[in-house]
Amino acid sequence: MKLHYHPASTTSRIVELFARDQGISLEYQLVDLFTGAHQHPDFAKMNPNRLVPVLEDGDFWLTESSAIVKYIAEKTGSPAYPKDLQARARVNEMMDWFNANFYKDYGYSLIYPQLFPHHKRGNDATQTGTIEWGKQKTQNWLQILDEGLIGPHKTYLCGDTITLADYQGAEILALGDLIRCQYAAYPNISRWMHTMRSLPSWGPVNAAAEGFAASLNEQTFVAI
Ligand SMILES: N[C@@H](CCC(=O)N[C@@H](CS)C(=O)NCC(=O)O)C(=O)O
Repeated sequence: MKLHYHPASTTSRIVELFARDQGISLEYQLVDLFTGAHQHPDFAKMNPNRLVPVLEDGDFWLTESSAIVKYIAEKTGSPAYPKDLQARARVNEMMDWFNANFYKDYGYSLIYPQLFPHHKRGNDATQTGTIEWGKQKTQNWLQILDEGLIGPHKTYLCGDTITLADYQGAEILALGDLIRCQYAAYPNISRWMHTMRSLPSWGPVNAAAEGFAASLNEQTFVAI
């Protein structure tokens, strides 16, 4: 299986962190977002959205990081995607929560409009309002994640063992490193993120993103 990816892409790193941590071998094909390789018509044939990641498995192509990790996990029999119906439903529930609730406000309202020109809103009032909305909604989601979804006893999001939801959720949360978000007010999130950042694969998978964060050190952001 070949992963078309970029190391600075959050959604690519979800797949890479899962694969490397679970010892699943993938071929990695760089799509250089910074030179616009994803805008090339050949890439659009694989993914009309012109986004990474894309998984290639023979003549089968798959987009959407959440679907990709589930496909790889199923194909390789990874314990990170439990076979038990209800245990698997909990993993799906948590992954949908991150994508549909948290990432929408945290990534697309708070963080991306401050970082990328093509996410910036058309005028100052809309830009400021979007970021403020994203910050308020994110704080609400973080409190729910901290107290309601993780709580004081769980090592991982769905219990005592690591699942696909942890790889996805931790990489999405780490996106906040770019604008220097702090999670000290959320002790259970801090504990879980410390566990995730301690995975042997975390450093190599996140090195490019850490370099990107360092390059933004001089800029001022609205953050958590
Ligand atoms: N929902 C998609 C989102 C994919 C996505 O937004 N990829 C970003 C990188 S994290 C991208 O390719 N951005 C290029 C662009 O915006 O031009 C997934 O989970 O795979």
